[in-house]
Order: sequence, then C-alpha cells, then structure tokens
Amino acid sequence: MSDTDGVRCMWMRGGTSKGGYFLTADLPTDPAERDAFLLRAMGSPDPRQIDGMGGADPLTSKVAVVRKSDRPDVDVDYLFLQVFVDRPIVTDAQNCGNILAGVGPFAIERGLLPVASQRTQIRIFMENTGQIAIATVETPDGRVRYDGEARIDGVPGTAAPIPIAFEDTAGSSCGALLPTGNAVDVIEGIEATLIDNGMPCVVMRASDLGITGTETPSDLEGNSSLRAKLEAIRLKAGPMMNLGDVTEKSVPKMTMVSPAANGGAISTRTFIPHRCHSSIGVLGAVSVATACLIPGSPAAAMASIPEGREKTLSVEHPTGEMTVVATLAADGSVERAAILRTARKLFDGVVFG
Ligand code: NQM
Repeated sequence: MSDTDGVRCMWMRGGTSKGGYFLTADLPTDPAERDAFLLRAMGSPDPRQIDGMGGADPLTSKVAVVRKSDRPDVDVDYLFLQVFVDRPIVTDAQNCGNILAGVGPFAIERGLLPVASQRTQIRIFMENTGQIAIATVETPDGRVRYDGEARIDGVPGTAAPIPIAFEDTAGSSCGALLPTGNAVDVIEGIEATLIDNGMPCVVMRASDLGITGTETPSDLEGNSSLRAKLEAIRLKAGPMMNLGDVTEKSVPKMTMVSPAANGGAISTRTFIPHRCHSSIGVLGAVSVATACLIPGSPAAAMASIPEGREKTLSVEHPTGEMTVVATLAADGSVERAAILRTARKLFDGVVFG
C-alpha cells in the first residue's frame, strides 16, 4: 500500500470513546501491514498524534474492524484494535464495549444487514474474546437514527439509545472469572481481586494505595509513586491472570474503588492501564460491578448492593456513573449484563496512511 492509497473509513464516537471504523475487506489482510497503516493513520507513536487522526488519548485512538459474519446466529464480526498513542503498538489483546456501540450503526450504514422496523437488533461476535453482544439500534424510516433523548455520563448532550447486552463474558481473556480462583490475592502488599467478566481488571481499595478515590484523573496521573506502584502490581498480576507478560499490553485495567459518593453501588478510578480513564470502560464497569458481587472481595465489602436477582448497579466514575444491570443465575453468578450507550457518525470518507 503506497502513501497515496486511501482506505474507506467512518469516524464515529462510540460511547465515551472515538475512533475509525473499517470494513475488514478495506484493510490490508496481513496484520503487520494493517497495523503499520493504522499507526500512520492515527499518527502514532507521538504523544500529540499530530500527524494523524488520533486524539492524543487512548480513548480516541481506537479502531473497529467489521465484517458480515459467517457464524450461525451472528450478524457481524467485530475486531477491536487499540492503537497506542506514544508507542508503536497496535494490540488486539482487549475488547472495547464503547467502540462496540458504533458497530451496529456502522454495519447498517455499510449495508451488512437489513434494518428491521423501528429498532434493529444486531448480534455482534466480539473477535477479541469470542463472545456475543446484542445491540439494539433505532432505525425508523429504514435508516439509523443518531439523535434522541438518551444521556450517558462523559458525553455532552443526548442521542439515540443503544442498549447492549452481554452474555457469557466470564473469563473472556483469562479463562475464568477469577483466574487465580481467589476472591482476594495480595500483590506488592495490596489486596486485589483479579477478575475478568469481559475485561481483565485488578480491583483494589483506593485507600490501600494512599488515595481517597475522589481525586481527578489528572491529579492521579500526576502522582508518579501511585503510577509506579500500579504498574508494579499490573506486571505481576498479568501472568497470574493467564495474560502472560503484559508489558506491552493494555490489560489488565487497574481499578481503585471507594464507597459510592452519589448514591451508586461503588466509586471508581481506573488506569487503562497507564492513563487514568475520564470515566470507565463498558466491560471494565461490568467486571468491577461483578467484583462487587463476589463475597469476600474488597469491593463487595464497601459496595451498596440492591436485593433481587436483577441488580441495577451504578458504577460511579470521575465524570458521573455507568449503570450495569446484572442478572444473576440461581447460583449467584452473573449470567447477563446490560448497559446503555449512544454513538454518533462524525465523518465518512477515506483515511490515508
Ligand atoms: O471496558 C477503555 C473505553 C475503554 C474500554 C479501556 C471499554 C470496555 O472506555 O469495554 O469500553 O479500558 O481501555 O472505551
């Protein structure tokens, strides 16, 4: 592919993230060639991504690769790629439930599936982890509707709702919900729950790390001893979580929890893993909400949990909250989780690498 070859691409906001959405067939088939193209398109490695489309933040340096699925009972396959901002790395080692919110609208816009009447339900196979998400997109008049009244924290204004449900996400990357088999492990002297209900996360008490858990992300990013401690814990947690050497991976995410401050279930601050999230990832929130339901975990001890098998858990974060509706099986495990997102089409054209 020469410098002058453009690739068809749609830029979209998906939830609280933003990135490029490509059809699989439009990108180079060789992963190394594909990744080199995506690094150039985003302008990485460069902390400002000045020579590319990326927004100088991991949340705006993301890619969705989508195709019509050959799998039974699935409409489209979605591969998520995280393009590192300041390092020449493109990784498929994690999923992204925010970028996922744009996959349904994108697939309909590209004609990968027909629209139903008012709403179209789309079954999306998440290639990174091998699970299915079910998204519902508003499609009145046979077209995707982006405007609406749904509000999600971390995004100004309102937009059409895109509810998304996840099933069987336990152990998505780590092989088991609790890959060490324990509700609590001690790493570098800190009690942590190593958990994966869609996103590998290390969940610790904020107070054990010397913070209140109410700090702003920029305050926390400015705390170099906290960052060093979190990275030391992360590098040890990776192999314990069956993720191998995570030096160059964007997982596990590092979540520090404190009691909810605004009537929710719990409050969070999450490093993803080197920058502090301005809110929290979707599957990250599902995993942290699940940690709140594990007896004996540090999160469970401080969480405020409603009664009943369908639990609405508000996960507080620096710019508001994310509501996770967790449905429990008879044995108390989470069998289904649902969240609400919105998405917006920003640009459709050709991007150059
Ligand atoms: O956890 C950020 C995001 C994410 C991932 C990250 C996500 C998820 O906010 O499903 O959405 O943790 O890297 O987009």
